Amino acid sequence: MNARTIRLARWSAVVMVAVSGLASKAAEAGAPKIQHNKLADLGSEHLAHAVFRRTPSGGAIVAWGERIVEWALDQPQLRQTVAPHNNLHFSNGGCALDVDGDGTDEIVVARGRGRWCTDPELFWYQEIDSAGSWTTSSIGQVGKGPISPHDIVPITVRRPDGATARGVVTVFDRQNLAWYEIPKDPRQPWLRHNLAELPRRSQSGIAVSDLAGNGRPDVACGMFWAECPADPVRDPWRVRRFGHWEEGGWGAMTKLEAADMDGDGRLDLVATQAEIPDARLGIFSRDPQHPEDAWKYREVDQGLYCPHSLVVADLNRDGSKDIITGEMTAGGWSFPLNPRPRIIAYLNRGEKPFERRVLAEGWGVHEMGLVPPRDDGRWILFAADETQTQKFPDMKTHVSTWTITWARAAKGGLK
Ligand SMILES: [Ca+2]
Ligand SMILES: [Ca+2]
Ligand SMILES: [Ca+2]
Ligand SMILES: [Ca+2]
Repeated sequence: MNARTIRLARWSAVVMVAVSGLASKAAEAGAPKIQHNKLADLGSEHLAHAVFRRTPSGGAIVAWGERIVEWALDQPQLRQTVAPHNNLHFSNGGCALDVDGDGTDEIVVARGRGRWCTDPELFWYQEIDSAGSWTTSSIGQVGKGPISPHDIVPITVRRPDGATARGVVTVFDRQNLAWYEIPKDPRQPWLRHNLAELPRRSQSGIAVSDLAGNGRPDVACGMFWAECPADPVRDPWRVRRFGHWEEGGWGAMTKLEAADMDGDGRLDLVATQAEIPDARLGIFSRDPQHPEDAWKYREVDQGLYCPHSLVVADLNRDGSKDIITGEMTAGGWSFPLNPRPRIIAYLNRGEKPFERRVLAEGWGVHEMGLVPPRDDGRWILFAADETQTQKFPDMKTHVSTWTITWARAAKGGLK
């Protein structure tokens, strides 16, 4: 930079501060009400992930680490559903899925040796009566070594004969994609279909959605996407790159959500760099004129710390999808602690920059989730922080909800 560009940069920074000050005053009228509720202090107990599960009483927040616990939404007392056993730990990846189709969700998750869930085996767990009895069924071994599934996401595919197959798709060893199909008797081992070995290591974050626009569910993971073929069991899944985040070999460990962010009727991929400081949040869109090229990229934010949480929803109900991300207190790698982890919302204003709003500060979150939309218009976010006691012995696990009431904005947020 020469002296003139430095002066210009300083001037534009002053203007930016002034403009953003005006903008924040103008937006204050639409400020959300946020109520933080701490569900539990769990000390040094490790929780890897929390999800929402549909239950006979309406729903529960479920979390796992060394055991599985849950809090019913209508009566949020901690209930242990699966006890700890022999230093086995549950994987980061896991999901709620209605395996048997009765309207109540079961939990699909892997379990393996020690904190890194070595030699993982996939299981599903089912609540069988209101007294709190649960059954365990093995889905199958994933493989040997520290290859724990980082993500496990439901998938439904249609076969050429019209039959539907349901199951979960997973990435293990942050490179290999496989899906497990629920057999006729779901208590028998599930059928494993290997989708792809991704061209690079260190890929994570999965979104299952119709990215090619042909009605079939494609699988995005890290910086790649595998296109679902006409016969999802017999035909090969074609793998292509959609983005080029690589930072230090760690930039492709993402969180991903598929949603139509620009209102053109095609699904885009919202992504965060989940595992690094100075991380980005952005939107990748496939260009229908150049479908084989790298996807277009729009940066939404940068300078985030391990934003290992990503939620997409129309928060202000104006018809356009908004984004919430959350930062961790400590990433799982060789990074310093984050003194002020934040939960941040980004309101979609079409071609104008997203409107950024810090919803909470001081609570780290990991794999934060959102309770399905409610009739009363309130949003309920929930999360536990992931402790890294091997590096920071004093870290403590908290489980929280944040209830957010966002005034309805006028329709047409994308105009
Ligand atoms: Ca069920
Ligand atoms: Ca597709
Ligand atoms: Ca779109
Ligand atoms: Ca919106």
